[in-house]
Amino acid sequence: MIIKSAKYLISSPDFEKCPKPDMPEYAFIGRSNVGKSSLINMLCNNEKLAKTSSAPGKTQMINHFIINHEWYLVDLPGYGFAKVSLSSRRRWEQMIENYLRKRENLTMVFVLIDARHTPQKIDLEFLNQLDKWQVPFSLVFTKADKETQAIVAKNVKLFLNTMRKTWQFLPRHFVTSAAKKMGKDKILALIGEMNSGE
Ligand SMILES: Nc1nc2c(ncn2[C@@H]2O[C@H](COP(=O)(O)OP(=O)(O)OP(=O)(O)O)[C@@H](O)[C@H]2O)c(=O)[nH]1
Ligand SMILES: [Mg+2]
Repeated sequence: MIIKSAKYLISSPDFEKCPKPDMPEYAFIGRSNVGKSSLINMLCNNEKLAKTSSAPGKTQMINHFIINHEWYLVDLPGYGFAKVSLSSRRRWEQMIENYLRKRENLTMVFVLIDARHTPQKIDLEFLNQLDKWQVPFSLVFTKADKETQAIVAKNVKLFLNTMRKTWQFLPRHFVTSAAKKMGKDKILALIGEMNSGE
């Protein structure tokens, strides 16, 4: 899969206002600050496409980008941001749940996990939700450049082993670094395969 064009399309406050579901769609989700927007920029080779920030809570809406005029990438707000009121957290949860359960062209969700940490309850619980809603997902371990390869490998293994205790099948997973542009080709290859119905 080669990205020839990547353009920002629209930011939607809820599922109802998203663009017409007429093309395959891939969404990126995960904890606040895990690197969702940075990963989208890395995949598209454009540092300025999705807005990133060192302060968590940057992305607030459902952001659509149109790629090669034939599929969508979606940047979502992060979960688990502590400095947010209960009412805005509820609003966020409702927005995301509606989007994930009702968006009919949603082909795959990429759930981002910080490769620097051992398995976090909040991520494992989010995966259980996706399972309950029957949303297909892959895992993307991020910020691999911030730790040694050995630590990253250990954390990835721990995460998958933790999943193994309750999951019958393990999802596909990718190890990435937006800073080092690592993991891009494999993710784009999967999207290419899915777009062509393989
Ligand atoms: N070293 C390193 N830093 C990264 C990487 N990916 C993201 N970052 C940094 O992590 C911070 C958060 O990145 P974002 O892409 O804005 O994270 P996000 O998940 O979109 O955050 P929210 O929109 O707030 O939920 C920024 O300072 C990025 O530069 C990476 O692979 N390596
Ligand atoms: Mg973001």
